[in-house]
Amino acid sequence: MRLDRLVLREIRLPLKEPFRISSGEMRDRRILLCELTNADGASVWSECVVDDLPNYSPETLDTAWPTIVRVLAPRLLGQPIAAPGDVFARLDEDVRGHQMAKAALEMGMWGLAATQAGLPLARLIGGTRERIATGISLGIQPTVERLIEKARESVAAGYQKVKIKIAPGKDVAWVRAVREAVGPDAHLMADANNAYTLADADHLAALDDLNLMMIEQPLAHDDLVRHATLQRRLRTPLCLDESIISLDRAQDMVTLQAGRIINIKPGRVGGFGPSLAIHDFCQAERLPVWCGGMLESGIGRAYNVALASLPNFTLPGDLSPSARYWAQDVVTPEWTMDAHGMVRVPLDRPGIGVEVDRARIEALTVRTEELRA
Ligand code: OSB
Ligand code: MG
Repeated sequence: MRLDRLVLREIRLPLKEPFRISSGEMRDRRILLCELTNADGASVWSECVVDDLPNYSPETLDTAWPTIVRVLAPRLLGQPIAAPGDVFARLDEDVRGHQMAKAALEMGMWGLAATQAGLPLARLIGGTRERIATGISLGIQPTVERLIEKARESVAAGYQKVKIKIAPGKDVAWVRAVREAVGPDAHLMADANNAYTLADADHLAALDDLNLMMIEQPLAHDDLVRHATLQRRLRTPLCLDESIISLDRAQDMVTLQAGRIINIKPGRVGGFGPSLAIHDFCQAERLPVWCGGMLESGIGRAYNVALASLPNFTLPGDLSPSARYWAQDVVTPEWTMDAHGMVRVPLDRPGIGVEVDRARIEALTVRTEELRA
């Protein structure tokens, strides 16, 4: 493969409703898209999962853009690349951090390889599932009544897991109220996005009675040691999200027993190469993984769906259908979910499996930059 052209684009895509987590709120998403074209003219789109503010990871759209232009893209443009599995090492050498910027190009190269080979992306990476079990991530609601209503609707819509965003003051009592409303068998979990400290351990231990599948990232984004202390206090498995930015951190989690489940977001770890390595490592360690989401457009979602088709993605992913986020997505067909909470992997189409609606993207674009070999 040889990347000949890269176009960066910023689009604005308003969420149907604001999404609030303990560390911030997202409304009108600023989305960074890349269009990659190789020497044979094959092209594909990819998405950089940064947002406007550094409240989830240190990266933002305004750090990723120049990092891609000045640092990362020159390492690929015009250079022969034997296989997409080689791309991450090339982008990562002597470049600290910037995982989401790396991932946008790295995943695009996997997408390009699949397109060029006429293979569905899921097949190229060794995916085995035809359908992905899907969960919903419910943002922090203004009232507990509204949260209960949303959780009920989600279970009725078929979602196989309901993730409740929690923060101090909107946690144990709220999750208990949802548990009582949806019954003992519904698959529930909580995600704190770093809202707590070890001083809250006794309070969080009250969640142990609510039969949650897991509690996601209660403590600081970069703190494995205290998560290990907390895990010793809880029966409920901890799942790490923000903390797992590489295979090394996944290995550290296991060594320290800082958690028992990993939410893999390919953007957070630098792309598909590191995602595959973490997947394989967790499988060998008998730890389940699932695919997290970053409120992606239909383009980023295509990559997540392909990744989640790997065998050790045994828990439902945050892969809601397009209509949950957007009045209109940027791909056709839009992503849908059936009444059993399953999203179909597009195994009948090569590449990322959806058509990108270029006219719609043009209409949403606020800036572009084109780079050539
Ligand atoms: O912590 O998983 C998270 C969205 C933005 C930032 C962080 C998170 C999330 C979600 C959304 O939970 C999941 C989705 O894309 O539906
Ligand atoms: Mg999370």
